[in-house]
Order: sequence, then C-alpha cells, then structure tokens
Amino acid sequence: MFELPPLPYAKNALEPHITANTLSFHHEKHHQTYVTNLNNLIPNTEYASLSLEEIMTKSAGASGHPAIFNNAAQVWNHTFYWNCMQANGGGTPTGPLADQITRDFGSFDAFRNDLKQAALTQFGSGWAWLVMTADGKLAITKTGNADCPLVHGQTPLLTIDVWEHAYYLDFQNRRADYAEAFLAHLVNWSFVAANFAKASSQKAA
Ligand code: MN3
Repeated sequence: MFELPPLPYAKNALEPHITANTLSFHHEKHHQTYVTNLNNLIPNTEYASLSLEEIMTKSAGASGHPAIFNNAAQVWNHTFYWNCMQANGGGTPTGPLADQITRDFGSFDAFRNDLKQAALTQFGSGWAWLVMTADGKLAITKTGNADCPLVHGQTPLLTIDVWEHAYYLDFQNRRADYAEAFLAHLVNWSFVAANFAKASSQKAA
C-alpha cells in the first residue's frame, strides 16, 4: 500500500506565494486522493507488488491501464513537485547544473523563459518540466494531465504543476503570475542539482 508522504516543509512555508490554504487542498485532498485511488486499484492485479515507478512504466500507453497510470503518475508527480519548492527559493543555480543550462539553452534567462512558456502554453491540465533526455542533454517539455517524462525515456529534474488546483485559490486565472512566483521565489535548486548529478552519473556509468 502506498502512503501520502508528508510535505517537506510547513504548510505556510511557501507564503505569500502559495498559501497554506492551497497546500492543504492540494496535498491533503488532491494528492491523497491519487494515493487512495491507486491503493484501491492495484490489489489482486499484476501491479500489486511493483514499485511506483514500475507501475507507471508498465501501465503507461494505450496497451496499459489508464486509470492505474493516471493515479500512479499523479502520486509520483506531486511528491516530486513538493520537493521542487522551498521557502526562500528561486534565484539561480550554481555549479555543473548552471554550466549545462548555459550550454544547452544559451543562457539562464533563455532557460527560464522556455520553462515559463511551457507552463503557459500547456493547454488545460498538466505539467511543465526540465528534463535530461536520453542523450544527456537538458530540455524543456510539457505533459498533459498525469503524463510524466519518466515513461518517455527522460529524467525529470524540475516540474511546475499547472493544473488549476495548484494555483487557482491564490492566483485565480493568472497562471503566468504563478509560474513567475514559482521561478522567482520557490524553486529548490539544491533538489534540482541533486537530480541533475544523479542523472549525469547514470549517463556516465
Ligand atoms: Mn496538482
């Protein structure tokens, strides 16, 4: 059985950008519901004894199991998203991650603009991502609904949840203001750098 992981910070830690009210609903209602649904769907199936990542990979695609995929991926996506944020985050990364962002996007500002555009242009519900591709390059991508780059051969490094439930209580329809607040004040670059280091070492191995 899967369990809802606790938030990695207090519910009011991301204020004033993302309020405790938003995090209460988003974590305790939305994220919890995906966990509960997944736990109701997998007993006595071929998915019952698999890890979350294995469930996602096996249930993805037209020949998979859409309901199991959607709930499993949303459990994974949300846990990842919480860790992409911190109080007093934002700003710019340093070290090898910063160097590769400059190499692959031209500049940090170009990267930042691309990620923000992905967040703004994802039509309807979904996610904007910084990923490492199969050939070790950094790229921006966006996915609809529960879809996750992990099942497309890419390694997620950073994500912005652009489902309305992520921002509507605080920003209403202003998704651009939410994306800007996320980038300016909330990104946990230490977490992103750790994901980058792990992905880089796996490519080198
Ligand atoms: Mn969400």
